[in-house]
Amino acid sequence: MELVHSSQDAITLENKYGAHNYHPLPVVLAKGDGVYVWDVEGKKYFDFLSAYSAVNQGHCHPRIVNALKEQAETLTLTSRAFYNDVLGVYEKYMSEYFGFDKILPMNTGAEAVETAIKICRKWAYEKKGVQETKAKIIVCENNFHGRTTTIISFSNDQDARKNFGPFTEGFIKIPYNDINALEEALKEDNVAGFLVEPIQGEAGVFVPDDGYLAKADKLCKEKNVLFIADEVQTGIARTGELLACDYENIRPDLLILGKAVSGGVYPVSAVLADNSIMEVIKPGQHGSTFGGNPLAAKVAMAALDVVKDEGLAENSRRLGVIFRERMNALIDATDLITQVRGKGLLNAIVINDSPESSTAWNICVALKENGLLAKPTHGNIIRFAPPLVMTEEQLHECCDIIDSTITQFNAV
Ligand code: IF1
Repeated sequence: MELVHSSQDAITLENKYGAHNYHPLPVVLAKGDGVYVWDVEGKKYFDFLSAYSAVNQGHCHPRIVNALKEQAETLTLTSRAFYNDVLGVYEKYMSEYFGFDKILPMNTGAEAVETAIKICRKWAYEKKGVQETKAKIIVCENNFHGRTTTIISFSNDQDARKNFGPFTEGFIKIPYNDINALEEALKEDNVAGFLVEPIQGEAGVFVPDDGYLAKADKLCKEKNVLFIADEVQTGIARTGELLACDYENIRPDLLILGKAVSGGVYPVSAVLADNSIMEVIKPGQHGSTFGGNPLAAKVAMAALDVVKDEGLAENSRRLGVIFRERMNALIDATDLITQVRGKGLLNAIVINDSPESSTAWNICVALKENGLLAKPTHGNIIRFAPPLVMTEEQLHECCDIIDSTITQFNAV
């Protein structure tokens, strides 16, 4: 195997042989442990992105890695053509952990979103009596649910959509955090479901008004429309509760999970629902080669044990309050940042410059130089999402880096 002797080597290889579907920050990571990552030259950084909230348990968590190792030496994949001795155990574990009758195991977040869309439509035709092929699912403007053709069909991000048509029909777009708009949309014929992120992550960590999700859930229940929560990014303790929906004590009809279900060790996603909904799926109607494989199952159970055993939701909630206090103090001291928003350890700051400016990017490059890795979401918004295993002392160290970087940046 060709070895990478410098960061530049790695960048050169990626530029030459890899599709240019990303524009990464100029840093090449070679090792991860807990809240830290190291680049090829051995420089240490705080990871303040957590692989977009997939590494909530910290990099290379020993309990999760050991689960992977043990199962990897035993049985990795059987496909669903046969049973195996892990899947049923995993399905029971997940059903009890999240409080739903059943799980449909998949691999990536987008696959789980697609799965939820298919289940919702099938339920509408076979249980609600919606006219076949006419089902509509309500979604929110500025949503991010993945990058498949159906999912980008209901995106309004031109970068995500342009020249990928023709698009999938059957979606009604409404403004996020607008309960009246939802009420209006629910008056339309053939509505099957409402697909929503409890906090809009990629859009820039937009937290809806208190009560929005509960009112939306209530309206959906009144109209016999499935409430579908995409907790791929907000789930698994990221926002200070196991699920962001827990803040409003709502139980979605379809729960979509991904990313940190596996602690970033292996691609694992899932859709959970009760029997009355999940029973619309019969043998041969949906699946995937790797969905629910023994390796994914063992890794996920270890990763979710860690969430509970290490009190990650409580830690996320407590440190999130401290983080936003620190950022608000910085906002008072500089005009370069105008706002901090978020819940738990899913936060973002808004940079006082146009979304078209490169200021947020340049701040992230400066943060990198000072030992902290983060990346802008859209334009002038920087997302901050460290692993949930961070200590208060480490969080203050990170805030000190952000403070000094912003202050120095101001001085330029
Ligand atoms: C990228 C961020 C984006 C998600 C929600 C489903 C998925 C995601 C709420 C799909 C994925 C990832 C994708 C990654 C960047 C990151 C992301 F918000 F987390 F930062 F893009 F919005 N639902 N989010 O956030 O899950 O198929 O990726 O496993 O595509 O660049 P996936």
